[in-house]
Amino acid sequence: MNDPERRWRERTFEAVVFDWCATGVSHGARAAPIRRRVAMLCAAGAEVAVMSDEDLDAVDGRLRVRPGGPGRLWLCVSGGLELYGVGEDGPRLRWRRSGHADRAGDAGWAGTVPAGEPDAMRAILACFDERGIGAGLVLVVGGRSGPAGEGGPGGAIASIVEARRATAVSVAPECDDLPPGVAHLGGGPATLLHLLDRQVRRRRHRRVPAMDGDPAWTIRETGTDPSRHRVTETLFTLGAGGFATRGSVEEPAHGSVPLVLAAGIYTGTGSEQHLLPGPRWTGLILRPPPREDLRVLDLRAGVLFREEIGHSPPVRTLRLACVSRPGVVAMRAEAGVGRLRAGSPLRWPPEGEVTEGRLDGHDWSRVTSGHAGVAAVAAQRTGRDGGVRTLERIVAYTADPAHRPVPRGAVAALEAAGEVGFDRLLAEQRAAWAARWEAVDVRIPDDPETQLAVRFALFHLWSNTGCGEEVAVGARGLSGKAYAGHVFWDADVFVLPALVSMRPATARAMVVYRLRRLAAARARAAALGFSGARFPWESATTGEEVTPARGHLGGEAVAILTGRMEEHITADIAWAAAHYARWSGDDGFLSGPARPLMIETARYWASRCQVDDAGRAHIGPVIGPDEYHEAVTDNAFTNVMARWNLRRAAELVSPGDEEGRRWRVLADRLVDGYDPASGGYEQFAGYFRLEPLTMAQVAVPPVAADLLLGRERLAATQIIKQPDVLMLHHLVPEETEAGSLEADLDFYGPRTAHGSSLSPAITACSLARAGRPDEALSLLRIALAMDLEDLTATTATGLHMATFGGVWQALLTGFAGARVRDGTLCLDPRLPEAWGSLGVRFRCLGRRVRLDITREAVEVRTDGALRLRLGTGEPQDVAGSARLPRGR
Ligand code: IFM
Repeated sequence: MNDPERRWRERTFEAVVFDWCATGVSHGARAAPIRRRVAMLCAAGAEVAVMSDEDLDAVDGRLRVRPGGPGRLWLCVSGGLELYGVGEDGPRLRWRRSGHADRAGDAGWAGTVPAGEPDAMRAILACFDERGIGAGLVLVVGGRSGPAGEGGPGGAIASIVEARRATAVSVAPECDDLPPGVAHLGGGPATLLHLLDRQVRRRRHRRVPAMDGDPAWTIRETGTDPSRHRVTETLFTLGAGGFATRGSVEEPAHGSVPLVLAAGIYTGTGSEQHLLPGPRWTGLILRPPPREDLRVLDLRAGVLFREEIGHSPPVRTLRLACVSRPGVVAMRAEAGVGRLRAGSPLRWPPEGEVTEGRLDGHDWSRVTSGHAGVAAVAAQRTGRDGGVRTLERIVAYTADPAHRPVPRGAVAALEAAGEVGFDRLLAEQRAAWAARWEAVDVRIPDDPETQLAVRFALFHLWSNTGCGEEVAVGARGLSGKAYAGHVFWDADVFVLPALVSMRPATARAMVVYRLRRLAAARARAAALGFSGARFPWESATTGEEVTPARGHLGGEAVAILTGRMEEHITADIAWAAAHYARWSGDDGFLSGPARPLMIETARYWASRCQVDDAGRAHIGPVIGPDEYHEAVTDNAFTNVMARWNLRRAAELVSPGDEEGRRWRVLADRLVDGYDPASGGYEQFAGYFRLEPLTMAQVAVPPVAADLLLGRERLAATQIIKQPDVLMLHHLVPEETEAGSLEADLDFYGPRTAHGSSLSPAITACSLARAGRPDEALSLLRIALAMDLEDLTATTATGLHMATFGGVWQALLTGFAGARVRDGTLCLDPRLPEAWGSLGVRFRCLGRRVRLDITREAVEVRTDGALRLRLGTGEPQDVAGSARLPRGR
């Protein structure tokens, strides 16, 4: 079988477009055969579109299909002038072509396309797109004889760029002069029925669906390099509803670390607390296993596809974590008969107490440790399609942080998913992801690589965070064991500001995670002799400090002081609560549920500051974000964040309140390290007197400078690990002196090793804000490569969630220049030379917002009234859309 033939024979298409004339119904053929197949495909979740020169009554009157979904039927009639969606209650007009004739388009093939069709085809593809179906999953069947230029869907498809990845065939008895890429099958209506039968049959036999290789949406890995193996399985983690599965291959593989993790489900005590792995569900017996394969993460659809290279029939698998059914995961697999065995659907994780059994005809397995546990219930079935063995597995997870989860709790979800069936689950999945991308996305036409990498970051921000009333986001999400799933400031200051623009309810739940651990933070402050609440640097189940006391650096045991000294986390958490409220427009949040957190954190700082004889307030010894310098005094970031915390809490008490008055006075007295001589901030007391070493004298960043120079030597220099002073420009610019951002960028930039994955994205954001978008783009690219290129050689143990959060902040707050002030969305875009335009979609102030930014203007679209301000212009109310010209 040659390649084009394999394309249409060996693929499951998610959408089919066919020419009405190919059915022969207008020339006397019976409509019942085509009706039956269209209805079956729609019921299985496929989209079907019919194109015809005849009018609606003529086509619909004979086809008479009333699909109940999930796949939809589209009738594009009157030569492409009108498009109707057909549901159970009949056709509804979706689109009508406006005025003037189309041109043949830009495909460069001879002939004139009849007027309506390219527009109509675009409209059809846009309908498919709404359901997450890209052109690569569309089969187009033309039926007209004569030169291709005589039109029909085959002609239309060849004439528009969007459709080039579709598979196009012609069933016309004769067809000369076909456009390139359109295969001639001939055979008329019988061939069309045969093609549709194949699609129905592939679904009935549970064949592995195809994936769309759209380069704008897919991350691909090929090859056999075992050292890349573990990185790939981290990158290909799939998650939804608070459960995630690493993208390990199905068979046992050298070095592979397959894991299923559930958000907030920890085991162990003290600093040993870590995420408890649940039963594994992706294992298969493949003999022999594939030697080489292509693996594709499809970000648009939220599926992971695998296809063996160099073997026929190849091993193929496709898996997904259902976005609309929390805890449900599903997989199909196929291989030549004799190579594939299902084995047990649930495999034991590496630790915990495992129990298993059968319930209502399903296998179940549960892992518990202490009170917490993760349970799964599974169903699987095998089949055969000629020489191909197929397997379908659906699993439902449930988890509980405080009780042993009951497997029965997942049976209903499993059975509901089983009833819907894999094909419809996949259709649901595509639609759910399409809805996400419709609301939150990035468009950079001049920089497709950056666009893809930003989408990858958004994908994992969605996939590696939980859902529910409280959400604990570990530094590596749910994608690996590093940092044991502990929650750092990464969650509050890096991930939350991204999520509030993507899924505000999750950002709120992240604050709730902290609120519910306020009692533990109070106890910690009291134990240390302070008032209020002090949050832990690393947090897990209980909210107690879980930072380990010792670790390793380059094989050497070292003391870890961050749990004792990295105190800024307390103000960071208060900032996160306020940021959530401001960005989402949840006005009552700070004065309501989050008030105790704001007040107690301020009380902590009030008792923590030491006022000297001159009346100046100090905080020390602490560690700032730059962890290369420990036990410092008056770290500018810590002090300014504490000042902000005191002032913000004072706004929440009544004006005459004595405690509030004391907070304000203390805030004014806090030393902030501003140095009028240089116009910037000194990172901590005495920093300017350290050896003025810069990275140009050491190594090219990003680099772990502590490994290179040794901790002691490094501490005596001005080299820093990550933005420290810059973080206060990023979080609380209103607390900084005018003009200091530029001075601090110039001073600290050359001294930053970017030894933390958190570093490049926030630097990019600050550079863009400072009007240096080209430098910002270089830093953004480093941040984007952090995991995709495993820049720090740590991706094998998990994704860097703070980097992803920082990347989205760099796009939104940096390049688009979006900030919320007093209920107004303020924009101040900065485009690098390499980008002619930037499109961002996000949520803000309860609205969905789209910005299309060029050097000339900002086009804004919202789904409701929004107060907006561009640059230093006047605020204006926008509802619907507006074009805001930019000054030069
Ligand atoms: O929170 C970070 C810290 O800023 C640098 N070291 C790693 C931690 C977890 O990502």
